[in-house]
Amino acid sequence: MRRRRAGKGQRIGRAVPVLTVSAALAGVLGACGSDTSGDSTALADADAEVAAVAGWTRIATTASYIVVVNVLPGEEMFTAAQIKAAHPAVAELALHGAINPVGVAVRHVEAHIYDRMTGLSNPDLHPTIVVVNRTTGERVEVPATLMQDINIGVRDVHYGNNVAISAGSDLSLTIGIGTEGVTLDGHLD
Ligand SMILES: [Cu+2]
Repeated sequence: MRRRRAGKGQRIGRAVPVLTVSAALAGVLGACGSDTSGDSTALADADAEVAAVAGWTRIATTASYIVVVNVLPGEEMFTAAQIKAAHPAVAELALHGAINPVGVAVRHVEAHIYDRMTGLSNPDLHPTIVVVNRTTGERVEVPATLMQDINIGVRDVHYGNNVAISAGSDLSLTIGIGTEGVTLDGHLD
């Protein structure tokens, strides 16, 4: 997750009251709070424009976890070796799992998962992430690659990947963690 964050349409999810979210998340949420997107005019290259600005965040809890889900513009993901060779200024370090490329209409779907008792993230959860596009009927399994922002480091460790999601879609994201899971809804402009 980047610190520079497009927040159009961003709001806290309705799945849980905000007050139940641990104060430990304040830093995470603060990183997502800036909204610089403004009102986009309808441009011919609207798809690229939308992919650059649209995104949202939802929060939910399961019995054992606090789950913060972000749908963001596509983000470059690299292996440690690639980062060492190319020194990108902004990127996500893929720690374990597949790397999908960025591209037209590609979004970065990611889930930060925190233990409800400790507030800590866990790199060994192997969650499942599924996006159902309720507008098109498409179902996309998102490879839950373990990654972290190269600038934030291990505090940002989370799961997800780049996947194509067309603009103007109503989405349902389901995060499965062992026997637990949660589904979060949102609209992508
Ligand atoms: Cu990510």
